[in-house]
Amino acid sequence: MPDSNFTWGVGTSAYQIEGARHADGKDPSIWDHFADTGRMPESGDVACNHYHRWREDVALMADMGIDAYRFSIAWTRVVHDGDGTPNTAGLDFYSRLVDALLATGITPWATLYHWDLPLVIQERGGWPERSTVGAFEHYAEVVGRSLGDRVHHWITHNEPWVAAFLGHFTGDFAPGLSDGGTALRAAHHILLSHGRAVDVLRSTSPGCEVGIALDCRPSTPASDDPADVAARHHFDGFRNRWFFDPVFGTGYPDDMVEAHRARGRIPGATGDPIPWDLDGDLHAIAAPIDFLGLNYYTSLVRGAGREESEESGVAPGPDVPEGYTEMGWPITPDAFAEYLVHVHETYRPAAMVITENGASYSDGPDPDGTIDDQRRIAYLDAHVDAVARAAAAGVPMTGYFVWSLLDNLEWTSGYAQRFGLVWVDHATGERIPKASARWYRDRIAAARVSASSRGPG
Ligand code: IFM
Repeated sequence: MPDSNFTWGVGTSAYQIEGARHADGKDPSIWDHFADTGRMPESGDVACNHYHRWREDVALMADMGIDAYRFSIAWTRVVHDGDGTPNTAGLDFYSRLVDALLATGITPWATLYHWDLPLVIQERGGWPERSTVGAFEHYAEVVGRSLGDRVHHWITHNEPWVAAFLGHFTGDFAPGLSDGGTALRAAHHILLSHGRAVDVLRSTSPGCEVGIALDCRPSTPASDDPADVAARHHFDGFRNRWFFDPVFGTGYPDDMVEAHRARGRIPGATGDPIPWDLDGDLHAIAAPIDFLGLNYYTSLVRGAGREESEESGVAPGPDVPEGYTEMGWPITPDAFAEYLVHVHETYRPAAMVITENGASYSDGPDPDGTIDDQRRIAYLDAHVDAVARAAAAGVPMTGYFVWSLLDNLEWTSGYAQRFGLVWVDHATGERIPKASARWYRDRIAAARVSASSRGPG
């Protein structure tokens, strides 16, 4: 990587690892409810029990030699009743974690929202309701005031497309709603709450750096046929541009406003304003950020005739010589490098950080107790190389976070999908670093040696 300031990290999220569902006055979230109502094969009630084993997890990270740890804060732990008084016991958990990270030389990167909306806020309408923006600002303020003196890297939202569209359009994720207009209202309020939280964090965490972690699905057309080219452009608008464009100040893409309107998701005639997009919202959404976080896993081939939200079942072909991960996702590091250049050329973010990248493989302990996850190493190596290529092409890459530190709860896929550098036995909670954890430690050390031998600049 270009310089010694490059940040190497790992990431997790609260619901996926913490467990301790009822500890210290934690309220239920929409994911607790999703599990309770039978929409998940397994719940996060115990997960990796990180809430009680966090010291061990910090030690595992220290052994890897990482610079930074990206975790998310559970809104339901730190604010009573969604928008009530601060929950001191919950805040103390994150405060102790942050102190331990800093004492170990690991920089905390905190995400405010990784999908676990307080259930009480959902019962008042959730993200489709504008009042949720105010509740989120209050939550951001509580967290900023408590941790902002020690946490200097903030991510407002993780993967707003997933929260809005898997949560409110396909209904696959909590809260499990299936309506296009509802999804677009949710997306708008999530984006607005991002912009507002940027301001809140700047005032409560002086000198901090703030960004957002956008998920992306780059795509290529199945053929030169104009129908395939148009289908790919629509998919890009549905999946990527609807979020990237407003965050970077150009508003919602016109072609997609009309495409959504044509599908009955936005009321009114061509050219009418979006009713829930009030004066000033787009300005707030475009609040200047210090870095763009990108979560990248795969890219797709798009042709005409597929549902816009359909992403599985892409046939193997010459475009994916590296094969598929166990999520069924094509392994496409070249598309990753190309997309980083594209994002930089299109939006010109000040800095770009890979806030998530990783692969699910189920390799477990051999008879001697070691875990030789060579496929994960190959995946990560190819993607780190893609980041290096983008950096060499002039993209301001400043960090890379492996998803994930631990084998954790992969949402509706349960514990079967394992993304961790560290194996977790979910019956006992035992952790075993995999070969990929040692590979990552060595990769980081080699990058540091190479950066220092080049010297400053
Ligand atoms: O586990 C998820 C994470 O919560 C968000 N980004 C994608 C990961 C793998 O599916």
